[in-house]
Amino acid sequence: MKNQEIAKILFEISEYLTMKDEPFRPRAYSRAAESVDALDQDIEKIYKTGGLAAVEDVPGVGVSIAEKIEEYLKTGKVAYLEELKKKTPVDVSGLSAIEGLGPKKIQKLYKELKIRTTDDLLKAVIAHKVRDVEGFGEKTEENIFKGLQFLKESGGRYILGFVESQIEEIRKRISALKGIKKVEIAGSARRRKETIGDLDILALVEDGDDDTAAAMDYFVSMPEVTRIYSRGTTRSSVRLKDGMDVDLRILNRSSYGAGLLYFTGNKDHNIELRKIAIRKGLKLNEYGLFRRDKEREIKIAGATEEEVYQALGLPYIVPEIRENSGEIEAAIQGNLPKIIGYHDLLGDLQIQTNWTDGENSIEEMAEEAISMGYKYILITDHSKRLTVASGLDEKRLAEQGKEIDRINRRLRDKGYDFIILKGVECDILKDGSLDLADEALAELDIVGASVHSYFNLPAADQTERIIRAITNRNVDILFHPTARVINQRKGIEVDMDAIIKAALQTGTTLEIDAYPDRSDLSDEHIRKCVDIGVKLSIDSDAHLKRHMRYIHLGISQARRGWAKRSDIVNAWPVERLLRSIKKD
Ligand code: DGT
Ligand code: CA
Ligand code: CA
Ligand code: ZN
Repeated sequence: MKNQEIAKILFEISEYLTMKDEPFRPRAYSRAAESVDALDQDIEKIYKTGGLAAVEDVPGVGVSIAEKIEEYLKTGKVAYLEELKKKTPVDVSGLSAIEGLGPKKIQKLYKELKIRTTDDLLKAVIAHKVRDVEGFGEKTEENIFKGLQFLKESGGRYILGFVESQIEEIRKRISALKGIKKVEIAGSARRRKETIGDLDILALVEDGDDDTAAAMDYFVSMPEVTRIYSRGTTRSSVRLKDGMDVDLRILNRSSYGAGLLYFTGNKDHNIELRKIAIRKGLKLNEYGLFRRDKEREIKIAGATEEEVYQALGLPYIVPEIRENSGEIEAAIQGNLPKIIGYHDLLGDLQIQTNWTDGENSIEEMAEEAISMGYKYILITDHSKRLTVASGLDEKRLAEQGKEIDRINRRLRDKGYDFIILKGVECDILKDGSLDLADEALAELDIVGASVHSYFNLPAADQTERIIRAITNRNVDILFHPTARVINQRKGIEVDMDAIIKAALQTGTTLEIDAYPDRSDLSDEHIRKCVDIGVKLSIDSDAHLKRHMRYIHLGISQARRGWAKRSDIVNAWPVERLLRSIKKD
């Protein structure tokens, strides 16, 4: 469907016209954009079956706009927009991605300061020139700076774990609206990608219930909405104050599954499914799976995803692996793995406490773990090199061990089937040696090692450094192996294949760190580990109680990497964990 592309172009024309101070035409174009965006049918199909006249019948689309749509469908371009861009050589769509900048303000900046691009804008903001432009001021300049920073760091993508509670809050409110039977999140958020570009929400209404006005009214006027792109009866689209774009689509029960499948994506997975449908003489789209019977199309599946997959001759494929990276072939051959479930973990192997830079005591973290149904946790406070985190030296580590013994006795007396294991997050020094003496490490149940320094070594040195560290017989787990922090720091440059191989040879476990901006290992690396049999752990890296609840993001990541329960060491009972993780 090209509806959204075309709406964007019409919208862009409207923005350029607004900048030129045209009186009426900007509104005509933005109205047409909204209308095309909210359209149920494919505009291309409308054009192909009914020609220009049919396009003109779309509400808000007059003859001259219809011609531009036709031109775009035929050539992929609109000359009028190119002309406007030439006359006002300003990157309007780039600049208007910054919170608080609309066409009028962009025009001002162009007139007064010759700002054409986001780069120009950044320079002007840093030189404090923007605050002196009429209608801007110091506060606006500051906000523009923040917006520029966000765009630069994230490419406009949001870290799933940090927006998840906000998403759930919106989902709940829409669920409560009249006539809405069910609301689910689709798109990349449902596939549990670590970052999402925009949010896709689907709502179910009963067949024949077309009174969706109240739900749409609510959606476009939610308190967090700052801009309405479109408002229709089945689809509306808004921007939230934090900059995130959200689409809401309302689907009937009989086509809900096909819609959920389509809008979950990813696009390549959809395309492959459509090919399978075609091979079977069927047609798959967001409304259902259809068989052509003479002149009529008969829907053979659509209410649930399961029935669509089934009618295509496939088993159900979980959203986390719908990336067209082999899952469809595996499904056809009956080789889909049984991946780890969201309730399969028995413990957490990376937890910091108030002995170093954590907020809570060992006991508080243990209580939280017990309330989550865990059987064990590994306490992994930092080692001495991390002075900012008041890292432990050998002596304090031994003291902590005694404290853990005391708490374990207390928990046992209270009747809990739960044990706190002794560990550490030991820094890997520049040359790959460890921050704590081997004798001290040997006393612990499980040792994790991490890179927290020298992130910029050349790849060969960095790889050698890490392999040296995990070759140490005391090191059981390599924590957050690439040390990336999403939107802040790229991972270290290493030969990951070599590290995975060394992990296999040395019997080292690699960690999937669940903390939202780490998500480290990536799905791709996890899959390599799974393929060759490298053990993995899924840990929260918690520095306070609440962080332990981020663990499901690590499980998502493991699922995206096709990991099974048997691949994950902390899905094993404690005896097996301790037996298998040690290098003996
Ligand atoms: P994002 O938002 O960049 O994190 O990624 P997605 O996957 O959420 O992508 P989005 O929001 O553009 O679209 C949501 C889903 O809708 C996408 O995963 C698959 C489906 N979809 C969107 N456009 C197309 C298309 O042109 N063809 C097909 N087959 N599916 C599409
Ligand atoms: Ca999306
Ligand atoms: Ca979307
Ligand atoms: Zn760490």
